Amino acid sequence: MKNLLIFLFAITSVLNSALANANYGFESGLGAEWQIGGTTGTQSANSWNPNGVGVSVVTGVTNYSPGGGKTWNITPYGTYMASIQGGGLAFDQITSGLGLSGVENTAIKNMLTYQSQNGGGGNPTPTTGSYMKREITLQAGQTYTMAWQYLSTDYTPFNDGSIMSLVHSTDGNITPTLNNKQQRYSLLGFTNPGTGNYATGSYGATGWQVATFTVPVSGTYVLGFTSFNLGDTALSPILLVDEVQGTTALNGQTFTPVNPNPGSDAPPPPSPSVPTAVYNSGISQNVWITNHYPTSNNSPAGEDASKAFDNDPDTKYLNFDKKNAGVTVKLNVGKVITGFTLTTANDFPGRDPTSYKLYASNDGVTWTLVGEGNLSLTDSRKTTSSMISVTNTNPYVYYYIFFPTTKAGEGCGLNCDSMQIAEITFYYQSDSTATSTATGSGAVSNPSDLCCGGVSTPFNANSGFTSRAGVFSASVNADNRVIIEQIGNFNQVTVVQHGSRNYSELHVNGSNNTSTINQTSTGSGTVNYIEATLSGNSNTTSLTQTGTGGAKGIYLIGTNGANNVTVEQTDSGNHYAEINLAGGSKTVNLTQQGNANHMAKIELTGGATSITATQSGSTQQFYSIQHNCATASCSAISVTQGQ
Ligand SMILES: [Ca+2]
Ligand SMILES: [Ca+2]
Ligand SMILES: [Ca+2]
Repeated sequence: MKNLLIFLFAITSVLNSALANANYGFESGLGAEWQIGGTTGTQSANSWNPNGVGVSVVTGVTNYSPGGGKTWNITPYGTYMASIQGGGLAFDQITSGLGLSGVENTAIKNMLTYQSQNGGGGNPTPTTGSYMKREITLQAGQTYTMAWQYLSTDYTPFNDGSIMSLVHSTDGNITPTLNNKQQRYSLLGFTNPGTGNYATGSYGATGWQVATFTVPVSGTYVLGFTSFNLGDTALSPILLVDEVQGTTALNGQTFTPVNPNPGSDAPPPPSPSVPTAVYNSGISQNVWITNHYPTSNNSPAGEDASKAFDNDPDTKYLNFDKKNAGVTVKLNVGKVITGFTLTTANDFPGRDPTSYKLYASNDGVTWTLVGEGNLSLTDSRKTTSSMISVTNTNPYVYYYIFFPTTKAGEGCGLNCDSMQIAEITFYYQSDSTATSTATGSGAVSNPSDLCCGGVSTPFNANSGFTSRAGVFSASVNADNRVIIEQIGNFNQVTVVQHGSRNYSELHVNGSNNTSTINQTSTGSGTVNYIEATLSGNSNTTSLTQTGTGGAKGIYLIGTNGANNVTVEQTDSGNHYAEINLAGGSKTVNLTQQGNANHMAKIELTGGATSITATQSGSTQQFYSIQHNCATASCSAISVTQGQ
């Protein structure tokens, strides 16, 4: 159920939600709103038979072949639609159930006879079927729509048909306009040529059609739909109903809905839904990009992220981060993006992305993964890919796409120094009315992601653990306290602490230093705390905390490259490790073992990193790895968690 006037001046947020709540789209089943005449049953998408169960709510028509070499696939708008097929209720009971008069019943029969005798053929007498109806509140002067589709399981000359009705709830003298005719009913799909308002032929379908209706007086009306047999009671037709049209395929090809019969006043089928591109503002369109948030500004002048959305294959977005480079875009209005194309840039195929991840958000902070996969872009330059479809049914204002990998390997110079793309073009379906006017906070934080594979697990910052960590920071009165500052190169330091409270601070200001700290304590009240900073290169740092019970915390920050860090926390207790490293060629080995609670947070920037993280032996194991690889030589991250 869609209000056309509101649609035309679409300013509302998530337009369909209020209507969906009213259940014109059957996403809540038949609910309390829809009443049945005839029978109701359960119809599964892939087990359609020629006779039907009456009225049911279905997810689709899947690979149904009624005959004639025709195989139909029909999807609803959203997840569900209503199906009316069979049911055994006599036609006169159907028309009276819908609120139509005896005069109207006769008029319908006369019309069916007339159509039969003027080219339609077949037995014109309606026999049995079923119907559904509901009350609907309508405003005078507004145009409303419902989508429907008729699918014939019968063949000519054995006609079948379907009807829609709209009657005022109390006043039979009020006559609405239904499908352009001032009448309380409208013939919909029929099987025989020239019958009904839309004819399918044997085993045919109308495709999705959109019925329109207006009322002269605001008030409560009863909206009804029915399908029924003519002449016989076998091979019952299917009438599908939804608030907005879904899709139809015949023998694997998109099916173009049939036109209304010649001479009919009934409306033509809706325009086909077409993928509609989204570009930067300034290009004439209804939906455009208002902001770009690149993953980094590591781009040459004139090759920033906005160049991927300017509808110009001669301009490109290039990012020397190479791996995981991407961009978040913000739309002027949230739409359901259902796919995208990529256009290769002018030079160096090695810079083409070979995989992608697409996230969506309405606040720029909380993200939903809507698509990911490998890409196989052509080596031809300035060439646009076919549509890469994603699974998304919600309107979002923000879309974040990034490319974990690129074509080229290492050591190939300009061919593999960056990621580049001439165009990233997002598409929404032209008939999708769902919008979001969320504005976000203005600040966009792209979702963190593992650099090189593995599974990202959200970090559960347990407040109990962090408060224990706070205990460490108050450890100036610890039993054992060591503060070491190394200035210079090639120093070697080993610290061993045994006691109930061990505290070490290590500050390395130089290169090629080797530092080892071992803390051991036993007892539930013991604490081990290590705080380390590394501001040189090529330092090897090994931090170990052992002992039964108590709490263990290690906090390490390194600002230069090529540092090799090993952190080990074992035995029972609570283990907390935070490692923050910048620069290239880093190695992190983290081990948390024992009957303990493990939490590890690793944040890395720069390139060339190897991470091996193991958590085992405990019931609570949390880790968060944020890694932004600046070069291609980011090697695999290995994370192991287990009991
Ligand atoms: Ca629906
Ligand atoms: Ca039939
Ligand atoms: Ca461009």
